[in-house]
Amino acid sequence: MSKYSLPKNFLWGGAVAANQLEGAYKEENKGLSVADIMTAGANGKNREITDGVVDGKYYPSHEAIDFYHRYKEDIKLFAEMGFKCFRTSIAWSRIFPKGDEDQPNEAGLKFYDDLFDECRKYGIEPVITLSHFEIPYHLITKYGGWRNRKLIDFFTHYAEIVFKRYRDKVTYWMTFNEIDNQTDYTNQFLMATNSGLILKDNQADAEALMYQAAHYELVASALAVHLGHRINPNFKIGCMINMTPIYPASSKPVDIFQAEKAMQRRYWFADVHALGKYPRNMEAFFAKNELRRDITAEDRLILSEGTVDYIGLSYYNSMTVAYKKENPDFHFVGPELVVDNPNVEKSSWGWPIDPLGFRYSLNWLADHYHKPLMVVENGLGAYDKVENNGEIHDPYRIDYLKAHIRAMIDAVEEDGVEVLGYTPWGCIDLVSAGTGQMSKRYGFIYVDKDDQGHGSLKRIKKDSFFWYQKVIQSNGTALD
Ligand code: P53
Repeated sequence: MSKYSLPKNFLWGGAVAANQLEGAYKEENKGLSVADIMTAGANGKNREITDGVVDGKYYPSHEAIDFYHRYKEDIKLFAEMGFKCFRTSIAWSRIFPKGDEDQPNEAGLKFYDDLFDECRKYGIEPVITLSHFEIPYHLITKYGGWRNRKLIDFFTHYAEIVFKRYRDKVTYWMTFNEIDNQTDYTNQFLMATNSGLILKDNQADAEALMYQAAHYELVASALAVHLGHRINPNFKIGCMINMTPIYPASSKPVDIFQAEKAMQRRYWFADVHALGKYPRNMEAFFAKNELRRDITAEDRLILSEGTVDYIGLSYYNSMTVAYKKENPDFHFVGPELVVDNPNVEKSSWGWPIDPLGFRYSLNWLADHYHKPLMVVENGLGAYDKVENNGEIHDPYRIDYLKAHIRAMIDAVEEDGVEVLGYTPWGCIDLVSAGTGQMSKRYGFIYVDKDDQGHGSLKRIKKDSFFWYQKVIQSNGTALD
């Protein structure tokens, strides 16, 4: 077999996150996490972040799809599809209910022991994120979330406990899910999920808070990488970047340069994780604008010594930006510069569908960082319909995944990119992070539950279940 083809042990699987599927939000001493105070929104309607849990409001994470009690049944279905790996996250607040304790919660640790054993029973490799849009709520109310340097100690203590406990059960780890999402610091949801920053109406200092919080997270991540390698030298510890390549709206030089600045403003997170230092463009930006106020010489040393083993990425879509004359210094935050790209189709939620953008992304990351990549999220959120006979026909999902897998294989075979695995998002229907809906479905397995929280929670295999089973069986050669 050529070096430039998918290896035999390629990690095909699926991905989920604790707060979007486990439910059991208070069980066995679990503390509240930031996800537990977010209500359900809808397409175009933001989720509300409440002051603690408010009576009478609906919080989709509280029960989610009840994976906490049904994981055996669900993992059996993953095994039936032929999964080689399963990406999930540990709910930090199951291990440390408040986040600042010395001693972990044994019942929480035990749950993940059982879960990882159940995966291993079928030869499924767990791929584990330490913080997937997850922080104990107490760390927000008492310390202000990641704006506080103390969080570095709480996080590394948590990392040490789980690294030691699962030393022989887990090899693949990631630190912070989609750490670069907070680039758009005007989006309260992204600030809260990434960094536990809840700003109320006071957005004035949001940009500086975001850069400071992100810096502490990056230091904590580097410390965790360093620590993990000492606990088990075989650990593979990655970062997790939401890769949304940013295209220029036209061939006008101002549009091209605006897209370049937008890429810099988003992907410096990957530079720090993979190269161990801030890129010069960000150092210049910070020197000019007082935005990252606290960085020590020791921090810089830690960053340089804790570079990741691989780059985990999610890819859903590309984004297109245009220069605006009101923004002559090419500053980039997010939506204010985004324009419609007439050359790509859109999902029902308005997300562009761009498989070649995926191949472009894999090339871009490989060229910049020279590290192996792992695709830990990709997929299409869509409405599904259960037919009268109980079947679910989802050719749109198959089409999306087929085109993206083909693009990934092209990147490997034609462009020489090294990819370790592919875990499509939401391999079983779960709560949408962005909207809190159940009806935005990604799964190969349908879960009977609606946006108001009603349903039997019954699992049903969709057509895509049988399609993906064949994809895995053929190691990506039987896509049609
Ligand atoms: P949902 C924003 C932009 C790109 C990816 O997203 C994002 C988000 C947050 O909504 O999240 C990732 O559920 C994330 C998952 C999430 C998935 O993409 O909004 O890592 O937790 O569910 C899909 O459709």
